[in-house]
Amino acid sequence: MGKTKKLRYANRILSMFVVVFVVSAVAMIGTAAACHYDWGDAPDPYPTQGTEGANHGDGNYGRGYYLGYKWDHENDGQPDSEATGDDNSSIDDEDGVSFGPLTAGNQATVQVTVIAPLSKTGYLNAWIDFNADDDWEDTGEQIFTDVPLTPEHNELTFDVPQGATTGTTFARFRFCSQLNKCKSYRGNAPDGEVEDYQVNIENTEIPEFSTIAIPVAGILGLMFFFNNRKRRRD
Ligand SMILES: [Ca+2]
Ligand SMILES: [Ca+2]
Ligand SMILES: [Ca+2]
Ligand SMILES: [Ca+2]
Repeated sequence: MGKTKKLRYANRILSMFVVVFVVSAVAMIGTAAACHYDWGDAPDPYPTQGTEGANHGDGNYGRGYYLGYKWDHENDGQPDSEATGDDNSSIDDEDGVSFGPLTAGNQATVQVTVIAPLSKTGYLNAWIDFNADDDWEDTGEQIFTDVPLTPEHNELTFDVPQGATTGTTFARFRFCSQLNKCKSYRGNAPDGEVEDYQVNIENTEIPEFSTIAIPVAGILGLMFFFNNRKRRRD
């Protein structure tokens, strides 16, 4: 084999190696990107880990449908008694939901911040375990169903049932790019994010006795005074 032929042959082999390397690298990057998932952190027995646990693939990082401004990934759900497992794992990325007071029998307000690429619409689903029986199955516990949201701040309202159990309970919020993809509080969604929160439901406020009794006593006193005066005149 002549020197020029050998050189051409070596170049061809080198080119093949380069092509194989580039294709493998691209495939590896694609596989790695598809393997990142965000999980929730509500405590057991809410479905937080394994195949039943709510999880959201990154789809690809460029799509970026997030609750709040931060997103990170874990290998599995991070159940925690106060739903702070994901907050404390890597970055504190559970930053999309802020509740107003939750009072049994009243309407409540929640601020939901979302991010989506090119201001596209994403879809919100959310649940609160109003009867505190460790599930989100009961009637009225899904407070939002595929509500379309655009970036960034959204003020939403929902009703807290009159019979809601007062005290601590848990909420799950899921946001993703397509209808029907995160409408269950369990399992996988191809993109987006899940955030779990511990919330507190308060009793309906009943005015204290003194705040009613003092004005009523005052009115009765005035009525008595004027009646008495009228009677004397007559
Ligand atoms: Ca999360
Ligand atoms: Ca985290
Ligand atoms: Ca977030
Ligand atoms: Ca429940």
